[in-house]
Amino acid sequence: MPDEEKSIPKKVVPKKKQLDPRELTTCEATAMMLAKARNDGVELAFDRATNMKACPIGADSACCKHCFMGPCRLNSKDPYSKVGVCGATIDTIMSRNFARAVAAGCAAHTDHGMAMLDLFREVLEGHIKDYEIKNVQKLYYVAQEMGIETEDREVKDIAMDLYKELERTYTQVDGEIPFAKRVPEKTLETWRKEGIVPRGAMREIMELLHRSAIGVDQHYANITKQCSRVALADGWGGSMVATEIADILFGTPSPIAIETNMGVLKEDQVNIIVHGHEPNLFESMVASVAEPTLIQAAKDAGAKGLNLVGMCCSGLEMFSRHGTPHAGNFMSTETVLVTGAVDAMVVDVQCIKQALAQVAECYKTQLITTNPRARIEGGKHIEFHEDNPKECTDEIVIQAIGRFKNRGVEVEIPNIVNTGVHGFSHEYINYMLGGTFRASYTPLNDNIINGRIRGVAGVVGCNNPRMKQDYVHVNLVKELIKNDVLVVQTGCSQIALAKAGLTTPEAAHLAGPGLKEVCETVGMPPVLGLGACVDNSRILIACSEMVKTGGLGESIADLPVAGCAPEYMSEKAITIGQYFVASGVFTVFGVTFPIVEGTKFHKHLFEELEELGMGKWGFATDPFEIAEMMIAHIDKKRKALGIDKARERVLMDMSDRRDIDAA
Ligand code: BF8
Repeated sequence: MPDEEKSIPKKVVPKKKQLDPRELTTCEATAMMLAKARNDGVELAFDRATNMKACPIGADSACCKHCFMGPCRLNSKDPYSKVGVCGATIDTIMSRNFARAVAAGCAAHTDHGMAMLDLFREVLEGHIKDYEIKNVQKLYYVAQEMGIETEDREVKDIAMDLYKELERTYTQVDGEIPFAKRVPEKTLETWRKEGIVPRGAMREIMELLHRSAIGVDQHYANITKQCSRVALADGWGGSMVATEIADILFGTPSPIAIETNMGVLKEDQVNIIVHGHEPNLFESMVASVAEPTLIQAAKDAGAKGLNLVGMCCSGLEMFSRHGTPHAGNFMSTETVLVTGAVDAMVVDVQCIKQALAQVAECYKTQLITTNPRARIEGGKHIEFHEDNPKECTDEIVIQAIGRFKNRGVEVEIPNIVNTGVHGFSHEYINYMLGGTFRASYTPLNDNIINGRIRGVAGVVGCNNPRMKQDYVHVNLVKELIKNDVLVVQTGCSQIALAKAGLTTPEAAHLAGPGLKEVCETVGMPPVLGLGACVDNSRILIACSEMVKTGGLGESIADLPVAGCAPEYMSEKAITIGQYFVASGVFTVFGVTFPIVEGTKFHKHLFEELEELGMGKWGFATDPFEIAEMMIAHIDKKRKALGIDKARERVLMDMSDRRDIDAA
């Protein structure tokens, strides 16, 4: 290939500060590609974050722009010294801002869930033929839970009744959402007492946007109630429907060994990355890359084949269901393009950085948008329609083959692949610990009661370029398992741990003696990957099962469990945090928290919600401090349950700590 064809169009980074890649990420492949991007003169989010200080007033949520008498800026250092033009206090302003984030996050998940439900209905009505119900057993299970008669009835009739029932999750104007039936009675009682059982998500989001507008709800505690109601409409509503319908249509995941990291790209194949959140597109991509005529077209172009790879959340769903390899998490979506090996990056909705268009242009990658809700300037749009899905996905493959033929850039793929076991579900936990013939949560509860497992932690969420990528996820999880805390994961956090090699059964040797014994007996990893961010609903169901199984209290708030999103960046994470808190879980966030300490609203979220029978928020940025907070909470709950026994926390010695800090 002539040299001029291999040159990268320079997007020269003006004289700006650049940090060493090793200070920005613990992901080796990302560090290598970050260094390459620097050589190629390509700017990435890591560089922009280094050079753009976060707005200090916004970071503290001390500004209000909900009307045009402002924007009003308050002083977070002296929060009660001023009020906005309308008289809004710091507590009102912060709770309104928080409310808008919760509404946006809930809207994202519920819009996704409703799209899944639309697909389900269209399949049932016969308008869509390329998808079908793959998991009839799960359909029966969910239908029965919802009180739908299943005996001697056609599958289609049961499914249509289930559709009608679940549609209420979104559209119902009064009454409780369908999956409220899954909530432990005492937790539900707390919600009823507080008036936060969700009606339909549309109604709840509408009311929250209304209440957080100028001159409406001006009491932080009352605004928080509606935040909880909206958040619960996500966790026990939109997200849960998205998960359950995806399982019914595409199959419930079960454990499978899967390859992760950038080494899953193949220089001699046509590489197609799907990056986004809705599994429909990805399912059709799986069908297109198996199409013999397209495989032949790839071979005719000189490729050995078609290599389909996932990134971020829909990638997590696909690798759990199909074993599709996964290239990385949120802070690797730009760097993966720097390999030059990506022939097409196909995106749908959520967490798609706009800068991907520019980076893709630098490396002559096709950036293809597919969803009518989400276009990007500079991207090519090939719209995806479920009634003719392969029209879009076949065309994507053709475009990718075209780019393979004329790559025109050097290809450099980090030779790093991590194999781990993923695809756990709340159903599978039954079988894994209970065995095929006595599937139940009893063995999990028993192991918690007898102290082998100290408690369960959900470690989930994003990367954020204001933190060293994956550092907090990995070190937090290592510290938790070392202290016999079983970790369940979703989202980009799950990929961080997969890259760190902790999703293998062999990682049991890093666990404390009790957890290690359980893992070795069952042959499971100490870190269980449950899937995408909407699959946090699986964690809620697992919590509910633990309560209903008995021995660990009467409500989710009684369980020795804790949650954390240590590197979050998305509004969706705030919503997830709030639904875990409202469900009864102590939830710690890292990076930053958009609330001023020492204010009434801060006290409400970080202390008072727990006094009302829910969970509470926590905040810390250091992984070891976070672990300490979570373990202390788990021990507090063990003590309240009367199952505490003397156990010393295994402390990391200084040499361990130095090794980690040097990593
Ligand atoms: O929903 S973990 S960066 S990819 S928001 Fe986004 Fe965060 Fe990743 Fe999926 Ni979830």
